[in-house]
Amino acid sequence: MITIYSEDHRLRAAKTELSDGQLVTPFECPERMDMILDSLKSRGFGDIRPPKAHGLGPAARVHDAGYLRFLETVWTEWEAGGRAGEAMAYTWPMRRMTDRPPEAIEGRIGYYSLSADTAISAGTWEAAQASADVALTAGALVADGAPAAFALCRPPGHHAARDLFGGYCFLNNAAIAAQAARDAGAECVAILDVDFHHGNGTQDIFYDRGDVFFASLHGNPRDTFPYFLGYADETGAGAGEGTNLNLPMSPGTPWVEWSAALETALAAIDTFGPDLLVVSFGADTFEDDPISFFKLTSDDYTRLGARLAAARRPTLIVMEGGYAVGDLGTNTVNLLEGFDAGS
Ligand code: SP5
Ligand code: ZN
Repeated sequence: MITIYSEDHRLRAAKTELSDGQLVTPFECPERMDMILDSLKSRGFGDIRPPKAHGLGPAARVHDAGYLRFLETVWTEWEAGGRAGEAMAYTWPMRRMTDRPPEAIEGRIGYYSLSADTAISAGTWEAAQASADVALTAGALVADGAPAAFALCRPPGHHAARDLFGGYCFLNNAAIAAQAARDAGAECVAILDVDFHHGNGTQDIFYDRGDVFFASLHGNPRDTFPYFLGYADETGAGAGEGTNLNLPMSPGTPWVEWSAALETALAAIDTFGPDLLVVSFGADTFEDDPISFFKLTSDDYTRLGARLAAARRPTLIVMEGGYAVGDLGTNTVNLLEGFDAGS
């Protein structure tokens, strides 16, 4: 399997994350990629290529224009105000308030965000664009006939909605690649999100569309981030009614239960019959992940990879989360190895 990867992810180097009431070093850190690269190279997945630049056109197909302008300028505006720390939101348009984007950056950053875990600093926007290019370039390989490709994206994307950043995400790489595939002629696309967290951004982007199926296996939002989306009764709207499938699960969920939900999702995807399967892959379902509560083991990722290959669809694997950094390379390459072995 070919991996697409950009060194520009290193430009995403925030120093702070609000966690447990403190500013800590972000869980979503550049070292994550180093661990994955080491494992790729040492285990025979050394065909690693840089992305092609696609510009902002493909991102603008799924994101709001005002939101993209905000991402482009937020750091400059924040810094120009002489602020000592990184750009972070502290106030949001809540129930019974107005939906107007404010002029002042301190308010606008809340307007365009869904959580306070994600600080913005110099280089974040450039890294986010490179990450989308990684997904688009890997998607093009699959469109050109490769059975599968791995988009080693960082920063991740699945929490980013049409006009919201957060959950360590800015541009929704999987959604951008799925839309690009549609625009290049794929009739319908399925996105299977197996990151520990619900892919609220991807769901938001495709919720009322019948041409993109979204299925997500995740920690129940009553118990974990993103808290405000991801329940089983969210099934799609309008033309998209029936094309959104949420499979929330409880703390302590092991492979035996998790893989049963995977079968449910894959059966629904098979019925849908997509030309392309996009897998939003997070290794934060791992038993030792520091911010999550499922109990998958390293061997389970090999099983997952083999099961995805058995779906027999052109497959684009897009990297999302995974914060047990010491095990991240092993778990990610186990998935790819399982996929290739099952192909
Ligand atoms: C892409 C992705 O996986 N994003 C996840 C974003 C989750 N952010 C909230 C994390 C909250 C961590 N709080 C628990 C700290 C453990 N002491
Ligand atoms: Zn996650």
